[in-house]
Amino acid sequence: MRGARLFQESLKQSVFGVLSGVLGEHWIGNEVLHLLTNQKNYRLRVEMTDWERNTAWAEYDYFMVDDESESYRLHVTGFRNDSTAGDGLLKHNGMKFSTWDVDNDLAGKDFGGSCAKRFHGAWWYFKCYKSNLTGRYYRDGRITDGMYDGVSWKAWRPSTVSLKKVEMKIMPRNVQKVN
Ligand SMILES: [Ca+2]
Repeated sequence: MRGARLFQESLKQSVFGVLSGVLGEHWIGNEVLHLLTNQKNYRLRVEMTDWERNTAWAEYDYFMVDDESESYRLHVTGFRNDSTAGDGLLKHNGMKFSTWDVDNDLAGKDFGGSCAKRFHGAWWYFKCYKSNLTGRYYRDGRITDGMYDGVSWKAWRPSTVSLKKVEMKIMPRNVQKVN
């Protein structure tokens, strides 16, 4: 997921990479994500790579996104404890999606009131994030001092470091796991 391409998208157009192992580098909107994840029970797998080519993953047994009337609220449960990346989403569970122009986060005065603006992403922010996968894309992974606005999964790498590549993959729960 290339965060830099995403951070200024508005709510309805916010894009999201899923099923990338199947479809190649693909981006879909939150509306499509909602429709998809409401058809069946889906599992989520997040795969990430840093700039030293280390890889890690996190899996959740249940992943669903509400519709627009609920601001694409996130439902994610069933974190797999053996995930090598650690958990970066459970604290986002139940949060609505926020963008630079639609603020649904829990930040009042903190962070200027908008996590999306402060951290240059579009995400299910609370106050503010454990993961920021649509954050600003830094070519060498080194985030500008004090910004913490990169592509981040804090359980794996500190928010001073931006990840090189992140993919979010969803799969129906009745499909056999590969790994
Ligand atoms: Ca706010």
